[in-house]
Amino acid sequence: MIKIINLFISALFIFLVFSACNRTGKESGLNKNTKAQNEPVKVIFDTDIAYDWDDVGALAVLHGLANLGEAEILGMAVAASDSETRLYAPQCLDIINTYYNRPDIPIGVCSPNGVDAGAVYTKDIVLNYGFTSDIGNNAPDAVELYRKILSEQPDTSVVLISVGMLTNLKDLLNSKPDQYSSLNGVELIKKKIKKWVCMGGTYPSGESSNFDGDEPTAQYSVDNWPTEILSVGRGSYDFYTGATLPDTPEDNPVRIVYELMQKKHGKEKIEHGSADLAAVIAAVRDPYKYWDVQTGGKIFVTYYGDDRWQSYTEWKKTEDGNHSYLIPGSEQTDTLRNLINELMTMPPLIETAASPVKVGFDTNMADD
Ligand SMILES: [Ca+2]
Repeated sequence: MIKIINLFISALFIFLVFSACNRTGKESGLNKNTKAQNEPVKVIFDTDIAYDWDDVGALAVLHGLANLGEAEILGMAVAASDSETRLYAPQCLDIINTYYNRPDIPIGVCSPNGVDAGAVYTKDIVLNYGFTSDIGNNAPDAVELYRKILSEQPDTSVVLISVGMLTNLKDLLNSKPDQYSSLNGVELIKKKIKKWVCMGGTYPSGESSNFDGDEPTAQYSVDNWPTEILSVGRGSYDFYTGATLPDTPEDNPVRIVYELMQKKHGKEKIEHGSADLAAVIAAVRDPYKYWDVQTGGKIFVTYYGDDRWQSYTEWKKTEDGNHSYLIPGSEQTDTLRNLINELMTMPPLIETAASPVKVGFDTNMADD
C-alpha cells in the first residue's frame, strides 16, 4: 500500500511540475524528453567533489533528471585520493543522495594513485549538516564498485559521466578479472558501457581542465578507452546557474554548498559555472537538442613536464574515430540555463524516514 501511495505522489508531483511550467509559458525543457524516452539512461557518476562546487550542482541536475524518470543512477565514485577527500567526499555524496531520497546509491573512492583534490567544502558540510553518513572510510574501492555494477548491467547500456580527474577510469581500464566478471577492464568497458561523457579539455584544441594534475592518466584513459567518447570542453558551458537555489528548502545540501561557497568567495550572486552540470545534460539527454556536435575524430592529449595546468587537448578528424565534442557556443544557452535551474530546484520526489533532519547550517563558518 505504501508503494502505491508513493507512486501516486510521484505521478502527482510530475503532473504539478509540468502544469506549473505550462502556466508560466517559460521555456523550461523539463518535459521535452519524457514522451520520446521510455527507458531511463543508466548512469555512473565519477566526480572530484571537494574543491569546485559545480559537481554539487551536477548532482542536483542528475537527481532532477532521475526524478523525471530520465536517468537511473547506478553508482558514484570520488576521483581524488587525498585523505580529506577520501574521508569526506563520499559522506558528502551520501548526504546529497539521501536528501533526494536515494540513500542506497553505492559510492566508491579512488585508489591511492589519485591526485589531491584541494578539498574546500566537503568537510564543512559533513561536520555541520546534522545528518550523519557512516560511509566515510568504509567506502569501497571505485574500480571494484564499477566492476560489480557493470557486470550486473545489460550490454552497452551504461553511460559513464566523468566530471573530475580520470584516475578511476585508468584503474578500471587496467583492472583484472575478478569475482564479478571474467573480463579484464577494457573488455568489460567495451561490453557494458555505451559511452563516456567526459567533462574536460578544449576543442577543437586548447588547454584542458580535469586532465591537468595527472596528465599521463588522462592521456592513457583517452587513448585506451574502447567506446565512444563525448567531450564537454570549454565554451560549451559558458553560462551561470544556481540562481533558483534560494527558493529551495534551507536544509537542501546543494543550496547550502552554493551559499557556503558564495560566502567563501565573496561573490555577489549565488550563481556558479555550469561545466559539470552541462555534462550531465549532454549525457542523459540528446546532446543535439542543445549543442552542435562534432563527430568522427579522435582526441589527443599532450602535456608539458610535471607542472599543473600544462596539458593540451586536440581533436582531429580520423577515419574511424569515435570521439566527439560539443561545439563551443551553443545557441541554446538560455534554454540550458532555464532547464538546469529548474532541475536544480526540483524537490525530492518522496519524503522518507531516511531524509536528513532539519538543520540550522551556519554558513558563517566560512569565515573560520
Ligand atoms: Ca568537477
